[in-house]
Amino acid sequence: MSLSDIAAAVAKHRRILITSHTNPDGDNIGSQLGLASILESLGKRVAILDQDPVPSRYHYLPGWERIATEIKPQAASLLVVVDCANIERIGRVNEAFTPATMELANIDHHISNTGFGQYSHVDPQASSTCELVYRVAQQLNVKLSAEQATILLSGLMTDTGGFRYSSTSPATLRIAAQLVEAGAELAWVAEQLYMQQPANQLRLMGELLTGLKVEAGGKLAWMAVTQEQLKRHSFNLAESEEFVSYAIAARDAEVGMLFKEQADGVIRISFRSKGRVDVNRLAGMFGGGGHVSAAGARIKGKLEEVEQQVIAAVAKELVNT
Ligand SMILES: [Mn+2]
Repeated sequence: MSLSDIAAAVAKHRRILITSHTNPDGDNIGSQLGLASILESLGKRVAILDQDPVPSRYHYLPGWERIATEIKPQAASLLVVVDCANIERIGRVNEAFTPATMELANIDHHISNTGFGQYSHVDPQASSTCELVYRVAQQLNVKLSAEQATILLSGLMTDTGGFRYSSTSPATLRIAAQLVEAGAELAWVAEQLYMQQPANQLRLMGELLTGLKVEAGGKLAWMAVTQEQLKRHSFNLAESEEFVSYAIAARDAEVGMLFKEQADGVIRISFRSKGRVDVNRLAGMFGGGGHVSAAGARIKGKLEEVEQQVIAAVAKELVNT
């Protein structure tokens, strides 16, 4: 359905709950905070409920503290799920979703989105869900404040890797320009994202870079982070969203990967591409998904075994292309 239909459907409701996927990232946090603030400027009562807390690297975003993580019944007649390919990925927030009393809306840019919900707008051409939230604001005739513009610009920047990924379209850059005109501080956001890293994070990164490996004649570059390393550096895995960008930074690498060993025996895998290899398809081989240039998957098992299996399969794909 069109964005104006979604905007009209959302506008009918007075009490609205917003959520997104587990393991939050910059676009999901930005689109939730941005949409909440935009709807509030129309007089709506809005709450945000997520399964997982906001990583500290996003604590510069105004209003991040309002994202609740205590799963309890909600007085809302509409649940808006943003930046989330399927309803399962909202995790335990499903316990607060009551289909008998709540409608469901889905606003997203994942190509793998299942189209769930009574109201669904999925645009895989959009760089980020923040780009779509910007368009919702336009549909609702909301003039963005400097704070709202900063929040949305932050999501645009994180999902495009600072306007570097092939998902950065002329429309993305026009929206970015309009956000800066509305008062968003691009240099300040860039500093918060890329030049405020804690020393323990940089030291851990040094270790991961020392362990960088290449396969498929250099087309695949990958790293792994273990529970032991996380403990030794007192580092929270939820803060590692940007690490994989160092793997794809390798010369000749078409795919960069990061294996993350979780405490629960699941290995999370992040995929990045320079745009010529579709990592949504590669992640799909392991039950995951995402976008052409950025995707993820999760596999239960021992780190070394998962690494071996996944690297062999991906290297084979790359040798054949
Ligand atoms: Mn996104």
